Amino acid sequence: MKKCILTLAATILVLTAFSCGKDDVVPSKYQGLTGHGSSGSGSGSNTGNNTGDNSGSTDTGDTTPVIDYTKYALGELAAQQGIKLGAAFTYWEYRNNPQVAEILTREFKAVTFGNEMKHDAIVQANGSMNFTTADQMAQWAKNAGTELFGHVLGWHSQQQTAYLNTLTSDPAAIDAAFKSYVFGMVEHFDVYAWDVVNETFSDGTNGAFRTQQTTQNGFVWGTYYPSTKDWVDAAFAYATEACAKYGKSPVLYINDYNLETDPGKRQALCNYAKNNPQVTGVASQMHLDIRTPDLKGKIEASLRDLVATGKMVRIAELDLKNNSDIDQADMFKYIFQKYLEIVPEAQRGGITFWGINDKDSWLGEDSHALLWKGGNYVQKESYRVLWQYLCELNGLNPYKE
Ligand code: 9MR
Repeated sequence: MKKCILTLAATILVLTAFSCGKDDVVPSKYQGLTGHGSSGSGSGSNTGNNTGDNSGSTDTGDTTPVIDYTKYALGELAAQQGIKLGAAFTYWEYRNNPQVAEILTREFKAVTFGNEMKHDAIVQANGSMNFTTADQMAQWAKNAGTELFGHVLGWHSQQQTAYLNTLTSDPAAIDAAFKSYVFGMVEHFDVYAWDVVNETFSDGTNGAFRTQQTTQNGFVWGTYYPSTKDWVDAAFAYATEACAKYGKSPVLYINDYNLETDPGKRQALCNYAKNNPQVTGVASQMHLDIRTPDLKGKIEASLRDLVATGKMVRIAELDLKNNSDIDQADMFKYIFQKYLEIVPEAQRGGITFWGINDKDSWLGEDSHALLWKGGNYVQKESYRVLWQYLCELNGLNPYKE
């Protein structure tokens, strides 16, 4: 029953979106247009491709237009609007589900490693660096033709505390360890941008810097500097120096969560970015919850403040807790619309989803947070609505030909 309602809803959506009468097989404005052969489009693979339980309409031989979601890849459609579309994935997901590599290759232009570039994944208990797993993933990304985002140089979580805790009696040793980590990472990985500092502001404090006292997650680098701001300054200085030394020019981001719901934190992040020329990008994670009152208004206000810094603006870890595929699709479409409306093309750092499939989301499957679901990687309504929206913006014919 639920399936029937969804099928009907999707059909209505499709018909309204393209103002197409039932008798038009393909609206005349699209006749003669063909797909642009984006990566994997029309590959015939049914993994996550057109396997939705409400994929527009079924090919029953009648004249109802059928949207062909295999014609274009989402990342290609977004790229035509100046949005670099990315997704995070973990080694675990990649090893256990062949669909992950297929979907990333086909649908996205950039990838972020969920965990494998973090301090505790790279730095060993004796302080040495081990790049084996991250290198395997980076090699895969290179072969797949996707760009790599660097996550993350400075954070307060997932640290190699077995090593760092041996240094805490000497702030100079902590600083040296941080510097050599930043230089080692920048030298080793070829990325288009780095999260230089993540989550450096504490929650609900009107934008105070995080300290050991305001986190429960573990090691806070700033504790061992005269102030946390000094550590953030050091992070950007080291990243900038290392990029110059190794001839690299990634965008250098300051990134945080709850920027939409905590205006004090947002202001602090924007002010910091405006005052430090070494910060070349500002990012909002956007781990969102549909129940947040006036979420749309908050997203818009946040994007406007981020753009006003004059830096690159990135949505870094998009996901949305929700209980309705339709609500999720509506909110994701709104985010893309606002991003395109508010962020000038020259400032668009891209949009990255924090994962692919609900079942592997850090929020748990019941949060329904992402674009695919289930063991068969079924495309959700959100995927289809974003796809149709971008297709329409690009003036492309969405229909099966
Ligand atoms: O997705 C990551 C999850 O697998 C880890 O268990 C978790 C541990 O802290 O980190 C998750 O990623 C976080 C990201 O690195 C920084 N922003 C918040 C993300 C979700 O917790």
